[in-house]
Amino acid sequence: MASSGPPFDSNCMTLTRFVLAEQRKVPSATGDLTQLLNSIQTAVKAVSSAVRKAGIANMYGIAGSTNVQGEEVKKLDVMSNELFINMLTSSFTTCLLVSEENETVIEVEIGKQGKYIVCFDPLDGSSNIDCLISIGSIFGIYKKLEPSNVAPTAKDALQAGKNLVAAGYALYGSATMMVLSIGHGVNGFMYDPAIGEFILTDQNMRIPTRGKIYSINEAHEGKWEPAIRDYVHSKKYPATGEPYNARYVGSMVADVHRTLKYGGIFMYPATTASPKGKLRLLYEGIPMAYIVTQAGGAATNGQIDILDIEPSTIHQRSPIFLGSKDDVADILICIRNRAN
Ligand code: P6P
Repeated sequence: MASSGPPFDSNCMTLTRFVLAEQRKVPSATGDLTQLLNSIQTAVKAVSSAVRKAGIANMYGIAGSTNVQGEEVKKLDVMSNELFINMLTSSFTTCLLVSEENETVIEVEIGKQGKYIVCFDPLDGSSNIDCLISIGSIFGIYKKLEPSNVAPTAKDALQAGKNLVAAGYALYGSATMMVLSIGHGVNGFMYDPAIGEFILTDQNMRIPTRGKIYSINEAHEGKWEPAIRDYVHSKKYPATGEPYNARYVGSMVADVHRTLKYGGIFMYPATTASPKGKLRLLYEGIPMAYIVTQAGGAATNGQIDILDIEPSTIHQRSPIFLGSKDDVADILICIRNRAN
């Protein structure tokens, strides 16, 4: 009797299984990171569900307030932020949280504290929500600098990306996908709503050494420094070979995920309007730089690696150039040529 319906893998590698197997490889592991990642997974599942029914549930539209960035806060932003905060604080594994939506660091109540700090953007690209363009969640996980019996301080929330324990993002696109690194490469997990699990579909993701796509908001060209204009021009009018393609969604998670999959470069440079660039270091630039670097790519602010920057404030911005190693090297040449 032929079986009906799509084949089902009775031994599929779920994100939960994957994280547990990774934990077993570390003799000193306590299981806290596993618990933390599972709480993030739950938040992402709930955000995914909310994003997909927002239109029906009348959750589009402005929540009537503005966030620390002075941007209109949409109902989904509010709900996503609450979901992440509640899932993280109830995991008993975190002591400090930094959210794009909260002006100050969130201190977890003493009785629920653990050793991890999580910096996150609960719903990045929210200006694209109402027109159904892909949006995402981004997170980076650090361990507290001092031993467990010492109260966390602001320094714990301002660590360089090279200290990251793990980082990842969720992309709410044509499907919902989580891309995660816990320090040994990058793996992608597609959400299967039929069983409510993330399934390993992209094992050991590697970014091509060079791509054929550049991604930048060209409407800002008049505000770029000359080196950026030199670089983009060189991609449109190459001395040899074919021009690159231009792709820009305007939603960081979508642009970075495409760059990770296909190669090329994603750029958000400083402009005369935003001298430090627009993207935030702690919960956008650093986690994405970690993922891309773990996949064999590169990420710079134009001077130094993003992962080497010592943050000074939790919402600080930074210029960001990330993607294929050779493409990032090319723009650094343009920047250095103009500096000399
Ligand atoms: P611009 C979305 O608002 C966001 O924060 C990122 O997701 C995205 O990469 C960037 O801003 C787009 O900014 O100035 O090109 O609209």
